[in-house]
Amino acid sequence: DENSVSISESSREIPPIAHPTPEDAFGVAANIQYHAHYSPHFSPSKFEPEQAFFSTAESVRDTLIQRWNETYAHFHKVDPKQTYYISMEYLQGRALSNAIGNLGLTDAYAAALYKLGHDLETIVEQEKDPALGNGGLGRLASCFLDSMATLNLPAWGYGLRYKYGLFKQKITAKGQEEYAEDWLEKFSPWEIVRHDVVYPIRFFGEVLVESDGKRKWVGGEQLQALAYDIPIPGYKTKNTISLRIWEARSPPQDFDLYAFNAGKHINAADLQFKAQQICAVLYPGDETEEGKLLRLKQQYLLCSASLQDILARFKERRSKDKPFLWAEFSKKVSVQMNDTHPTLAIPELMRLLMDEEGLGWDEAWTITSSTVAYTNHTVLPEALEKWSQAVMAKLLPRHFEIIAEIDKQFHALVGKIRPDLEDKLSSLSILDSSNPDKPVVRMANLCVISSHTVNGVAELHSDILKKELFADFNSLWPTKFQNKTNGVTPRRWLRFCSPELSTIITKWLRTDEWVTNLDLLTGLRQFADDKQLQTEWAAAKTANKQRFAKYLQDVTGIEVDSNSLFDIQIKRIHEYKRQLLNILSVIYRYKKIKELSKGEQMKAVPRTVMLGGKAFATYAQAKRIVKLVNDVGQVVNNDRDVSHLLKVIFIPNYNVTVAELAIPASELSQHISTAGMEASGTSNMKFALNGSLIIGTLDGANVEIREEIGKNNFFLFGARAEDVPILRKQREEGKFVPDPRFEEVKDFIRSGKFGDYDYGPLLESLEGNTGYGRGDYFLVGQDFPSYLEAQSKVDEAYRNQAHWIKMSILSTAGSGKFSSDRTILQYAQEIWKIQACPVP
Ligand code: B1N
Repeated sequence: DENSVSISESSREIPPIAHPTPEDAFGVAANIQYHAHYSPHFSPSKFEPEQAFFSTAESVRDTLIQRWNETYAHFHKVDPKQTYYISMEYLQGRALSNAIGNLGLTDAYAAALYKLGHDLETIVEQEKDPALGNGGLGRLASCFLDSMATLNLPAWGYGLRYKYGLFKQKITAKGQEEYAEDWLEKFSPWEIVRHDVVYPIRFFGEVLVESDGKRKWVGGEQLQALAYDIPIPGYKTKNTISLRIWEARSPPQDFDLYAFNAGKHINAADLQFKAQQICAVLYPGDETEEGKLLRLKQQYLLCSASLQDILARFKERRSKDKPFLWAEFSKKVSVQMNDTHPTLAIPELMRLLMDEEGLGWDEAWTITSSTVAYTNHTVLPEALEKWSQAVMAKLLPRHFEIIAEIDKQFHALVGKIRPDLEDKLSSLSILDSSNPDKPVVRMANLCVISSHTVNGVAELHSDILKKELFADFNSLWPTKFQNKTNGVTPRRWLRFCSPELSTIITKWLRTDEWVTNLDLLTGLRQFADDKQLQTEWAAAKTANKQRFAKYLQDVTGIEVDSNSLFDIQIKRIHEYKRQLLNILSVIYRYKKIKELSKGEQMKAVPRTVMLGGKAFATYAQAKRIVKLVNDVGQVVNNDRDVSHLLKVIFIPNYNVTVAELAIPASELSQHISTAGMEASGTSNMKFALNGSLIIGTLDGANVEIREEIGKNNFFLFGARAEDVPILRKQREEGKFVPDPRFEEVKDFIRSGKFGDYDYGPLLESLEGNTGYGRGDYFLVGQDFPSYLEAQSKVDEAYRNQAHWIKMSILSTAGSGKFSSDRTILQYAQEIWKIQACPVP
């Protein structure tokens, strides 16, 4: 197949060249200079920080490409079973310091840049943060790639190359405003365009039945998917894997030369323009789905291109002397679907095997269902993807047929082996035609039925999947369901984002092996009472606080007291995450501080409360919350009676880079979702790892974090997941009695104290016993009193600094479980059945 030739298996090898390689500071400097001269993207007379960044990145890229080629060749030779992680989102963050850190070349690069008149930190800050994802789900995918590479696993990521990533957030007097984020404005030095890796993609058209009964999808629109590879280096290993992202384009013949020659210059490029729009933007929804045709096109492009590529590689690795058997496919390939967004991988694999490779249904089904696995990331009903059957049948007629057949066979299976479940079929089936006006395809059911394994992302979440969302499926296939508690990479989220704390940890543990064996952090427990460690620990935290305070001053103009308690809540803005609970309690705190005498004020604990996160552009309630936080900040920060004891700061444009500054500086972080609603959370793990204490509910991974670090080191409050439905019911029955402090705070907002913006709809959501957007569905009023109590305990604990620092050390010491290395090893052993394949 001419589309799938890659450099490594070309019969003519590229001759080696002599050119400076980055091994030491001298080699690095020469290599950077080489790129400044010979890969000029700017006037060669300039060597400002921006030019220096691109030359430095290109120099790092030389090493990455070499290792990435060696890794590809090694996998090709050994031919191990390989996993392909398919995700619509990746939140990679900046790559430069991570890459040189993983290569062990940080000092060499710092020294080389110094020789060239620059400092590494300034150069690192030139890089744009590619935001090809929304929140936790996308960042998880990126942490997973780091762990796959570090663990030497034969695994690759597939994604889409959106031109515009998640919008840039600006805060004005009106609240949040969204601006396009063009991460490719000045090109990305990390991607390698693969003009030799191109696949055809079809939309619309029809299904032809040939004389032998074979079905073929023809006609419609045809475009192409073009591959870009981003090398992902492992930490202290040669292995460098690939994140392959696809871009849509139209075939060159689509440029209408006749139209152009006739003077219709713009029309001539119509088809090309249309194709480019498919990957133009990342859908900015987090946990809500936009039922847009364009989104379905994106999903199909990702699945089709990735599977064509996977099939091509499977064949490629079986050369003439190793003839291939399709029956071996699932022994060589595993596919992980990151939520339901890449569900079309299922009917696409079926189609390729049957229509392109000539297999029969049964064989294709056996292969497909033993290859794909599905991770669920949410139980929120509005986030469970459903596509209109009519839209699906029109855009992807062959896939719709295949989906309908899978559904039919599922019905037959249930009738045969579990007739007792037949009355449940209406909720278990893939096609839901119960609403005749809008029949839909339930993507989650398609995933569960077709996957060999389904997993949740924290113990509590996986239990909810088994007992509630997928209870009947679980009774049908009890061994299909697993838990894989999320994790985060200790490289980016401790070693590189907090070098101060890392140095201390390495010193006390007498080894830096914790970076790849995070359980070793428990070794810090024995020193938690040691005054020397506590002093060093406090100094590192203070340095991180000062660094973040400086950043905040730069971006908001607000001066922050580095001696105050740094209290941070950063995540997408959503009612279930309850940023509203946080800000209501801040308002209460403000009122109470104002009532204190001067003497009493002396005893109060000064706090800086920071909130950050993006609201989906059309999520009105979330945008009101952003506005309220900013309005409260305006009043509190300018009130001279309280501003020395309380500041409220909205951190604008929260992204991976901001997280890397905020998390190491945090002393208290808030993970306060309504119990049962946050599948896992992953920033909670990053905060705990960085010695930030958690105030939180028994939700998602909080439950396991609290178990690991000890319940005395966790500020717990709020209703339990199993009580949430009972409490909602009681409220419906009019049995809820609100706390007077809760009423006081709402009245204070209504009084106009925070400006004349209409907070009516936001406050309304907390009133009444039931109704859409009413009835306090997220139990803010219910949990308010226990939240205030937990907050008082925080103040109390912070007064005893030695004890606080001890808790902080114990928090880090207990975070070992939450390494994505542990998570990925469990996926590798228990779902993917793959083994390490280290490059010698
Ligand atoms: O996935 C994270 C979890 O830690 C979070 O708790 C969970 O909220 C998050 C539709 C989503 N679930 N669902 C999404 C993202 C984009 C989209 O278009 C849904 N994100 C999560 C990692 O497991």
